[in-house]
Amino acid sequence: MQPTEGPITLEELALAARNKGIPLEALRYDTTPTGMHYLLVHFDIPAIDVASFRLRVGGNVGRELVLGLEEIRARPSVTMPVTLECAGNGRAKLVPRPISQPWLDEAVGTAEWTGTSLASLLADAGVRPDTVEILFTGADHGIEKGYEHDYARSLALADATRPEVLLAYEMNGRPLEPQHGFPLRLLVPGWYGMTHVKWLTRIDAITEPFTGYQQRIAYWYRQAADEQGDPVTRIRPRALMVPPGFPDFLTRRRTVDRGRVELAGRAWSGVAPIVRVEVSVDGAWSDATLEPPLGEFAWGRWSFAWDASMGDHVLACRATDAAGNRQPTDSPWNVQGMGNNSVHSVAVHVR
Ligand SMILES: Nc1nc2c(c(=O)[nH]1)N[C@H]1C(S)=C(S)[C@@H](COP(=O)(O)O)O[C@H]1N2
Ligand SMILES: [Mo]
Repeated sequence: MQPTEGPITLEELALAARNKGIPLEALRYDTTPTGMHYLLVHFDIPAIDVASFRLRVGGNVGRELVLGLEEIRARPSVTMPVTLECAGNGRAKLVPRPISQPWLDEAVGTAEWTGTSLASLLADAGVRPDTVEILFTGADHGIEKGYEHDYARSLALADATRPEVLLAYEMNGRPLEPQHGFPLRLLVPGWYGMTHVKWLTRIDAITEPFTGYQQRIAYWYRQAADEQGDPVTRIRPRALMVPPGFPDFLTRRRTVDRGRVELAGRAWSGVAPIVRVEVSVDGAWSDATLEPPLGEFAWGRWSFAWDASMGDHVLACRATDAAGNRQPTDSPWNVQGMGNNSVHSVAVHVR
């Protein structure tokens, strides 16, 4: 990907018009209403006929499985809140800007997902012991950087068989919407969005690491285009703020009345639990109050009482997780614009 500076291109705008972020005021809800959840679709949303839909589980297994949606729904089910975030969140704030979906801070959402254990399905298929990865293939197809492929990603066997990994068929108590993967998607709590393969049609046990486009080329932290770098895996810590007051239509600049203002937002990490959220007013950091997270793999609410004085201010928030990862002020640049969890700041005018 060739990084660039300067204005957003029409191609980036076309991507931004298809894919969308959470309206930041929707950070008020514990669970993001489905229509406000962020959305990222690489190619076209496939139209899948549920009557003829089959999930095939094969490759290096003792017994191939071919399952319809009703057979999957008949298996034991789990419902849990999971925060999903796109690995490209924050990309458009990097300088020079890597060209792809130009996210600012808003590629996140938390839904109640219902599905069935992948580990149990793999056990039924009898994954052979020399399996190294499980490969997940979606029904969508397209070209990226000249490579034509079905969207597909793999996971190491140990990651794929963790108990929280689900084949999900409901979001917020309803069948998946077409854009979120109807009728079936993978859910890998704690991992960045690209892992959660939508429109899932094939699961294969494989004996060599998968080298497809979305695995080997996309989703790496690279300082230079010709190095392999480090793979993008779990979600880095981040806190976001419900923008206080009211916005200007075009600039989104906020106006707030002076006095006590309750600032609030959400914080999450896929690496370790969030242990601290801080708020900065014009560069001075103080601790916010942190509520318990919605679930082991979902965000938690934070709040902070601000005594707003007249004038222009810059507010910011940052999270720290139990592994000692704290959001940076400026994230190190990388070629694909991955994992930019630099702090969220909001300019406000207090009157
Ligand atoms: N089959 C398929 N799965 C996919 C994608 C895709 O384009 N095709 N996009 C991925 C990416 S990059 C993200 S961030 C999440 C977004 O999930 P959502 O749109 O349900 O929020 O889906 C992932 N799963
Ligand atoms: Mo993504």
